[in-house]
Amino acid sequence: MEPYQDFRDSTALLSDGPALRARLDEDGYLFIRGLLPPETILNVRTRLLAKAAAGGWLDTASPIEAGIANQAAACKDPEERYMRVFRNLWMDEELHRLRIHPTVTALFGRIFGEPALAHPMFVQRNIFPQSGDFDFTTGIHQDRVHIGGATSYALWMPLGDCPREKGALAVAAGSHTTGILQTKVGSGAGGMDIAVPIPGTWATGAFKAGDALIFTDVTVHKALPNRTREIRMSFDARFQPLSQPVADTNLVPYSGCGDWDEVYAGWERTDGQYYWKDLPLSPVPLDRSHYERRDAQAFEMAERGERAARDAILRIIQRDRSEEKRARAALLLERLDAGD
Ligand SMILES: O=C(O)CCC(=O)C(=O)O
Repeated sequence: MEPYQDFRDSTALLSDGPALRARLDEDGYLFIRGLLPPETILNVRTRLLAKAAAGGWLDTASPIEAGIANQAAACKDPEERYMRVFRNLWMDEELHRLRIHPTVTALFGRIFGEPALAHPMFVQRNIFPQSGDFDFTTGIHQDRVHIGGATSYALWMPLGDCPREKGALAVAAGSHTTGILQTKVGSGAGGMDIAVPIPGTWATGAFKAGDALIFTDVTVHKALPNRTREIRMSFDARFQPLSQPVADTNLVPYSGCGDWDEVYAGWERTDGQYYWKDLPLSPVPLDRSHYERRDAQAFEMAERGERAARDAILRIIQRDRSEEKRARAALLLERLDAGD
């Protein structure tokens, strides 16, 4: 196994903006214990587990709160059978309220030295246990190519306790000083992996409900494999100084989850809805050049029958704006799957 250092614990710096900033500049990440009350996190976990159970993701022989996966239903984003269940989880109103919890926005305000924008778009992840023939683990990547805009910072929190073996996140400490690294098609976020030796030193740790990991958009990171029987649930949200440009893709709901009116339709309360609409934002288009390079490479690989291109091909089918590209990708997916 690769050697992992324990995270450096920055909890003691929590109220000191300049010290948090200095630690982020040095390590590229902050690990903070007990940022949110465990009961707030566990309440969201309970809500999402009920929805996961209704969608058939959980083992019916175990109590729902144990979160044991029904391995026969194992799937991952952006497959349609994943999205069918996931939409209901992502739209959950208490989940949405976590990233705009006053403790969280105040923390980022202290780090930035100015008001923070919590991106309306965020990710909620459900990682099924690793199985013999399929790996659900998030590969090594940086976020900048996906998030765009000016510099942003991620907040990663598991929805419940997350020991290392349940697929905790790991960061390459110090990897944020070398800019955007070259990528290749793979199974990492957005169907891309880093193609060069990883700078820095890997660090990880065991999370308790309420613990938080914060990292910059060029800090290299990955998940550890989920070797338990449970689905690993987490969310990751992005924050930036309010005065800086934000890519327009961060202002829309998660792909495949409808528009904001649809997201909010089932909510019981209106607080937390459209909170960014009255803010003085400077939206800019996402720099798509990284995706265009990925897609050209994925098409070439898929033409050669290389299954490593499958994740990127799926993303083109689900998310590309060009009908021509989507049609070409759909054809290649059929051929890839026929070769199974
Ligand atoms: O939760 C995971 O598996 C990956 C999270 C991640 O890559 C991120 O927060 O950017």
